[in-house]
Amino acid sequence: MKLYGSLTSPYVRKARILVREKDLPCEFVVADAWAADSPVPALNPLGKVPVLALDNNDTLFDSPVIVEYLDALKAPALLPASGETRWNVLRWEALADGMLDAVVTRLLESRRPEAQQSADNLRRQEEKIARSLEYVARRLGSGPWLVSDRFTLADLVVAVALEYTDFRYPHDWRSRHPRLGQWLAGVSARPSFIETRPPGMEKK
Ligand SMILES: N[C@@H](CCC(=O)N[C@@H](CS)C(=O)NCC(=O)O)C(=O)O
Repeated sequence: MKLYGSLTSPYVRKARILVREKDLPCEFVVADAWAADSPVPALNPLGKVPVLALDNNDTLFDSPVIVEYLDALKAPALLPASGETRWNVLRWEALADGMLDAVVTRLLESRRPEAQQSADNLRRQEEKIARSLEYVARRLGSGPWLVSDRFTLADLVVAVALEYTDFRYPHDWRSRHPRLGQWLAGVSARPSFIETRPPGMEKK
């Protein structure tokens, strides 16, 4: 198996962390989806990373599908197979992916020439991020994990989204949500997070 993606993409990082957590035999191939000679459009018609190239020569995308596939290869499951805990984890993944979408959309908008930027779009994305931070902070218990009594895909994806927010939309959310900041420090100290930290992303 080969995982194609960039070093900075948080969607790719979700899969890279899972590969490291479960010690799976999967080669990481650095590929830039935006480059003119990118191999990505031939692997995924959407032209996006991550893409997982399977041993049968077919490919899988996007990140929720890839992490579910990789997780199913080896126990213990980070995504519970059934029941309420499964839906709880999937809800966290949807929230985290939506946060990433908002941070990416805001970043791309902010990189447009200033005269062409939409203040309304920037504000809408920032509101989504603020509401998501509130949502996580409100539901976070006193323990180290979001769902059940162990590290799951929920912790993985939410921590990736929070670290990516710090990376691409740095602002002081910690003074409003100090417990969330402490929780993130705990998860992001895991070797899988340290080893996949994008170049230029500082440890908070
Ligand atoms: N929903 C997708 C999002 C993937 C995505 O947007 N990846 C970005 C990199 S961060 C990309 O490849 N963008 C290239 C493009 O949009 O053309 C997933 O979860 O995999």
